[in-house]
Amino acid sequence: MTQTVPRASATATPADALAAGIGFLRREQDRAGWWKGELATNVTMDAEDLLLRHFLGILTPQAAEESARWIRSQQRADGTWATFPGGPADLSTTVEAFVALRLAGDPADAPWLTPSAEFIRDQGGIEAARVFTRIWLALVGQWSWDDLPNLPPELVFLPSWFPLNVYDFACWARQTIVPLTVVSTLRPVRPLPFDVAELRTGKRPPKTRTPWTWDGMFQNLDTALHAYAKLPFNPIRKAALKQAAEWILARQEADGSWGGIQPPWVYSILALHLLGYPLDHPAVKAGIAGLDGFTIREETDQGWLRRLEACQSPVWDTALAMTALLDAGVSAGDEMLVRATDWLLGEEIRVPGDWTVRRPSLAPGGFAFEFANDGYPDTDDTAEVVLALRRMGKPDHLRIRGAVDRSVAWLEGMQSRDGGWGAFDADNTQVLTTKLSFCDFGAVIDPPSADVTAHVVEMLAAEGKTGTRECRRGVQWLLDHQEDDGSWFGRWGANYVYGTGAVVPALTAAGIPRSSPRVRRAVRWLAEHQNADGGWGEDLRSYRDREWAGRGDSTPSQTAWALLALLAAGERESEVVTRGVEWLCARQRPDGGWDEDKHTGTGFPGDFYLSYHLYRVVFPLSALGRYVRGGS
Ligand code: R19
Repeated sequence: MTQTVPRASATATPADALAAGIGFLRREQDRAGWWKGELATNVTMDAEDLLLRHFLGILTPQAAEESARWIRSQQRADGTWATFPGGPADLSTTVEAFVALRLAGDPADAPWLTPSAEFIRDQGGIEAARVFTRIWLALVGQWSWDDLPNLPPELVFLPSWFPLNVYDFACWARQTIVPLTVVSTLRPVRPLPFDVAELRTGKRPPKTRTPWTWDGMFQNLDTALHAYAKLPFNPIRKAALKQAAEWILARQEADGSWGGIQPPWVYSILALHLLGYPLDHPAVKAGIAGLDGFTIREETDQGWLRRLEACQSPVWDTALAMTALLDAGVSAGDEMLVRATDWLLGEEIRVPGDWTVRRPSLAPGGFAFEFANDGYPDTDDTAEVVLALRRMGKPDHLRIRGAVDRSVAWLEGMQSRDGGWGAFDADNTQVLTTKLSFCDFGAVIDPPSADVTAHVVEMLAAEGKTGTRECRRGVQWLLDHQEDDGSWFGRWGANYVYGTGAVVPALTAAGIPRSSPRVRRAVRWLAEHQNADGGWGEDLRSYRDREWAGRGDSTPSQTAWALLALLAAGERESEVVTRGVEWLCARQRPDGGWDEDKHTGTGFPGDFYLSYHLYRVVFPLSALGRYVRGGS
């Protein structure tokens, strides 16, 4: 970023920007007390939604047409699809989008589809697509089940100490794998009314037979499992399928979902259906109906668009919005905040979940990300909710204290052995799982990360617990994981700007002096990565290519993260901060919001990204609020 761009003249003072931003959030709050921004991801969600409905025989022409319109609207100029706006063409995403559009009635020789097919063939065809994509193609008869990794349902029998048992997988992978063991055992096919031969190259990616590597051993195991699956009568398998069904049924949430996220949800519906549960069985019916609550319809000039959210973030958004409003100077007695508090208190989780497998004696507590995900509270949400709730006194001080104290105890108990925190489980670090050929997409373990650990440490410090063993070990974990250049990696937000924006406020809250070399190096890294326009941005390519670390077009959320770190480091009076604040003020919309056309949230580094639509408002409000009011 060597080019100097004339600085945009600030149109509003930071105080004006705060007032407008507060007004924006006031209008955005639901009457029930929560905030929820759209969670945008990519068109694989929509393509898979159409394939699921085709498979179950419930696809309506209207849904097909509206989803197809959305999928077409997301196509890149070269006829392909990416996993994030502005990103490079992605093979698996393009395959799924192509098949979905064909299913919705687009002809194979449509001018917008021929370049897609050409790209797919160029990249090695369906043969080179990820496992999930080939599973969808197998379900509709366009790929052989023989050519997919074998997932035996007997996995559910493995005790939690045995290698590769389901509790060694991250909860999202665990909840996906169990139903997929059922689906891939039963190998159903509901053919499409067309063929996608034009997407095949006929070339298999080469199988390397290297018996003394994990790859080679797992390949041999896979061959053996395929043979085992062919045994004619197999009572163990029958019992395993039954156990898998029970495992799945026990984990359905109040809104009909599984885990509040798309993959486990759709595969659980499929698994139950294939095991003989009819579409009108209460569990299957609730599962399908629940998907409607995650479906967004929007009217445009071209007609209605329909898209599916991978997940919903009301608890996360509400906690962050409350903190933003409090930082911006809204009084804790304001009705909007009291209503939010009341709603959050009702979201507290008081029942055990899968996390008890690794922490059997820990009492329940904490919060999940979604409206309904009682089995999977996470440490990140719990920390952010406590940081918001602890600043509130109304509607009921004792209720707030009760929830905060249970959350703190739960978080202390969820610390991993190495002193850090993972998002959903403690000690979910078994790297052997990542070697399975099934696992070619996304993360399949949930080890501690800097951003989550920072949020927990910041919360423990706010609660006056800096002297505790848990907090001290958390601080040490953060110090041990600082990158050589002074930044921290961002696991659930993009990327080093997010990590650094989380860790610096945590360390200073926990008593690390602002003058310490650690904090100074982080400040220097942020200053060096400020764009000429005064903002910060980081391209998602930074997850694959370190050259992009801290580099990219400025965005509101990333600019705010950098400012939060700099303010916590005591840089309020610096030119770097002033210019960042000016960038935010100059770009605020008249309605008090900001525009952000990039994904700045991370689902899986390298593979899956999210755009949280409220990030562009809540983080700038916190940063501007702390700037104006002198807090950190
Ligand atoms: C902070 C709060 N976070 C800790 C929670 C963030 C939740 C993000 C929503 C995640 O939604 C998902 C989850 C999983 C998948 C998968 C998937 C990938 C690999 C396997 Br194996 C199984 C599933 C695909 O899309 C997803 C979306 C910010």
